[in-house]
Amino acid sequence: PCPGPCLFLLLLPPPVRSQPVGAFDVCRSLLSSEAGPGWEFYACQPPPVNMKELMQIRVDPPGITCGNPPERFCTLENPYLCSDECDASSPDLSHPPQLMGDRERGGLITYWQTVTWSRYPEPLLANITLSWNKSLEVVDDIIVTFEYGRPTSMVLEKSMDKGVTWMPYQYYADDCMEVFGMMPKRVSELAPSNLTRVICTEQYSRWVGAKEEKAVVFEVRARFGVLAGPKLINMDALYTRMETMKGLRDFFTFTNLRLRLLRPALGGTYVQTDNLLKYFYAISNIDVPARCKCNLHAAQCLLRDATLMCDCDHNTDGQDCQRCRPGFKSRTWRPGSYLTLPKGTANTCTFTTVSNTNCECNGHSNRCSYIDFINVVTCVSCKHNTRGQRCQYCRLGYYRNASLPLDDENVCVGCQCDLQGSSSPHCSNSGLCQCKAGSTGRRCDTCLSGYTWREGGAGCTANVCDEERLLCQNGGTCLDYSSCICPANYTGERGGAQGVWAPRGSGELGALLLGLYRPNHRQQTPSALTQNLQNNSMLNESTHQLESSNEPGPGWTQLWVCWMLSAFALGIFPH
Ligand SMILES: [Ca+2]
Repeated sequence: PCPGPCLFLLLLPPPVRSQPVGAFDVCRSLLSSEAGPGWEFYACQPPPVNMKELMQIRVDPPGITCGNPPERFCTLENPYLCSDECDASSPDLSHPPQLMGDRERGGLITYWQTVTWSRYPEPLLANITLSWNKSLEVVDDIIVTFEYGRPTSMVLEKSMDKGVTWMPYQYYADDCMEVFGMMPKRVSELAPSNLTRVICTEQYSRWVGAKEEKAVVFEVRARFGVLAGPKLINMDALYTRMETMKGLRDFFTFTNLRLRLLRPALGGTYVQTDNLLKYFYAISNIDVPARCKCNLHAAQCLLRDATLMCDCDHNTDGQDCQRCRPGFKSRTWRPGSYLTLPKGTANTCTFTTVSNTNCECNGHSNRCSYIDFINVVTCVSCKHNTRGQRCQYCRLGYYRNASLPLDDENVCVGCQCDLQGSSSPHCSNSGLCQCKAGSTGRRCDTCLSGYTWREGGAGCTANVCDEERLLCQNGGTCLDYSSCICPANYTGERGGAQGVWAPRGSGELGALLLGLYRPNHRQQTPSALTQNLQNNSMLNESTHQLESSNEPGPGWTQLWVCWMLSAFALGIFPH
């Protein structure tokens, strides 16, 4: 529910509050007030890019591209030197459509080229359709660069519905009246009141030589300039008109463009029918400076699965941010506005508190709340021991019954971990409690072999002795798994020490034995336990031997000292 940009913005320091006039590059900024942090929203739009990098090109009719089969052509400059060749199968001599949108490197001009006008007098017609499948707003001049001469007549068309319907954008002819029945016009002659008029221009079609002028322009900058002044110094006036003048924003909007090439450059007034190899179209580049149209609700446009998408903010949704997000329809969607300048108005969609259309809580709640700061809708008061943004998790101390659907009232089952045998009241996703040392079972309410349950909070405690492995030695008997009753002359926890040689370490021995049951041993298998016990009794024996050899006892040194003292006292040695 929280789209990428909101997280992204959270990670960034708050942007500078005052935006430069006409930037509209930030959708929101963080504000701190006495009531806590919050957002201030602004109208925003993605930066312009050259859309030629992203356009899909289609040319019609099929077979209009030269080189299949290979053919020769000449140029208007050298009409009798027809040695150039177009060959679709040769990388150096082919001229496929994508060369209209490529990045030319190292000064090498690459271009698409059609077949020559060999079918004269049939008109040499070619359509180039440029598709983005996304609403775009043109922000500067569209420039089509023709190698070998500009067409005598052509039409630029646009579609605003991804190619379903088309409308003319601009007519181009060397004689507008003759070809289109229109009075020729220049954009500079337009006034603010008729700025969106579709005109026919003769500026780009008259023969001036193929090398001198290659560009055919759709003048966007000049149209902006009618409102914003010659150097676009007064963009405020343009933005204000964008809001108030009906159809102005739509005029600069398109999803597809189409060039209908109607008649190639002739290099003169008449078609020279004996040399048709010099008539064809060739386009080296089409620049389309535009931005994604996001209705002033997004500051960037993303390419997802080869589709351009606005990265919508202001709780809007859709490829063009053209609707409110589900659940945010407490008032009608509106595009953002450039007014009031300079920040504009975001016209954000706001959370619907009355109708909970987006309150999807898996049937465990019918109330949601919107946390504006992190832009998240979350369920509140999840019932049936559930929790989470959509009540999709079980509360701590409960686990999910995987055999029930998520919206079942009994989907969360209590862990019921045994308080004495478990180290926590919480259990795993499969209901397993965390057992203390020595306890086992789903609820940790049974003891491992070698342990005995004791009440009073002790839970499973390690046996000091039992009838199987931890035997009382030397005839001792085990009492309640906790102590051996030793026969006379024997002592020790398990009756293994004898009389005067009772090892001083017997206390430590007990601790050592108890140490077997410390937590790192609680998962021991019975065989590992036995092995450990054997190791430990070997350790015990060696300790015992070591202590025996160090035992001072009544040794020879003491006997000798005693004998010497006695001898002096009895006068055995002469003085
Ligand atoms: Ca090119």
